[in-house]
Amino acid sequence: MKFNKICVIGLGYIGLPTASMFAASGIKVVGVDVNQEIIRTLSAGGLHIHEPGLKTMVDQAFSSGNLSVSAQPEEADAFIIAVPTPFYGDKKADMRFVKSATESILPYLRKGNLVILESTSPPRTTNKLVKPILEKTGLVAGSDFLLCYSPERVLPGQILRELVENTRVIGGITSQSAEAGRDLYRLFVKGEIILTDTTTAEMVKLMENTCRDVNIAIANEFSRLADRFGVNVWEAIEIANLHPRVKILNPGPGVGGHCISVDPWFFVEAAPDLAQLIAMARKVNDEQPKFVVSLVERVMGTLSGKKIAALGLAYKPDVDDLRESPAIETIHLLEQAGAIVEAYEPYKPGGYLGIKTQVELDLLLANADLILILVGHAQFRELDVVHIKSISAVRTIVDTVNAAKPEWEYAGFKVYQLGNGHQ
Ligand code: SAJ
Repeated sequence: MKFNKICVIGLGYIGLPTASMFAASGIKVVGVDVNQEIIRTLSAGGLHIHEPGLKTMVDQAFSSGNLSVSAQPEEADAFIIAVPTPFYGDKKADMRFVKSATESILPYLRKGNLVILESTSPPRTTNKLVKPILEKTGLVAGSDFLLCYSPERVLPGQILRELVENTRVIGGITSQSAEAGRDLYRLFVKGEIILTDTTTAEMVKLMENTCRDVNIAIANEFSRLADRFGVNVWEAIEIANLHPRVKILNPGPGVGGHCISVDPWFFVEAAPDLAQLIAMARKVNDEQPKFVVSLVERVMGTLSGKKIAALGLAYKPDVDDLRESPAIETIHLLEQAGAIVEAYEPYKPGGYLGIKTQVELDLLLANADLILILVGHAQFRELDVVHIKSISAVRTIVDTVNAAKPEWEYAGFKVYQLGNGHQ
């Protein structure tokens, strides 16, 4: 199938790089987003996403004349839906964005078009939700128009490289649909392209992230066991991973982001009677901040009135994304226990709603009773220990991400690590 013009609906951290990649491949791309602020920012040459290399790619896409942005779709050869799929408070999938994005295509859908859902979705979404909406046009999926599901698997911070290099799975409602999807992505994907059916592709995406969540949960549970048995979990994991077929992930303060902490719930909602281990892993990870608080309480004696300098709010190292961040949950629990917490987040100097933040790290550390490392930002791994000792009386550190280098102990600080039962 040939493509001259496509619409990419949703200009978030996946939609915008994808739209720019297609524009760079030489086809016309209309980037669509209902958020007027995003349209305004992009039209003014700005960027609402922090991703290495993206600004250059978006600027080139615009200057080539191939990329344009709009609040609504236009007639095109293909439509890609890349909108968020969060969950409600009860952990049920919130499919409103997928529904409204699919509805927005109806006036422009024509015979021979290809529609692709990229958003991470519960199993059977393409067949049971997207297909019936599109068929309200009277066109029949698989014969009048082609329909696929193709998830992204890129790692925030490495999106542009992984969009090109990663293996891509494309699930078609028919094999002809999947083949058309391959024709489209082959415009920039250099990695292998695997064809299958829609529900298998949806399941593959959920399995990838759910497997990671379960593996992080076992690492977090090991941190609790090691703490109780007087073992340093970091040393134990390092030794266990020398086994040729063992790969234990890293414990931490919990699991954040809008993927790993969200996607497993789609399985639990779709089949609660079957997804028992998956649900338990989510519970373990969601409770990890409590385990951090119990360690801080043990170290500090009482939390009431204690001044804690929290390093990091992001959901993981070296990103500016705070969604579902366990660091934020941990801080809320510490405050509920009476501690006075102030945070420093280098990737979000403006801070975060409801959390006291300090943009000057020295000021934050100067009168703290405890330094709590919650995110393994490279900047925190390289802190100038001697300088900190000179500007602050704090000498106690709780490190939840194995980020404190040995120099801290050499300089006279006492470092308490999450999951280290020796301390
Ligand atoms: N985490 C740990 N211990 C670990 C690894 C991660 O506690 O050993 C925590 C992180 O700190 C973070 C959370 O888990 O809070 C998730 O981080 P991540 O790096 O595992 O995942 P994401 O959400 O940034 O990206 C994942 C990736 N999926 C997999 O690695 C299977 C990425 O490839 C996906 O494209 C992305 O989800 C997505 O958008 O689905």
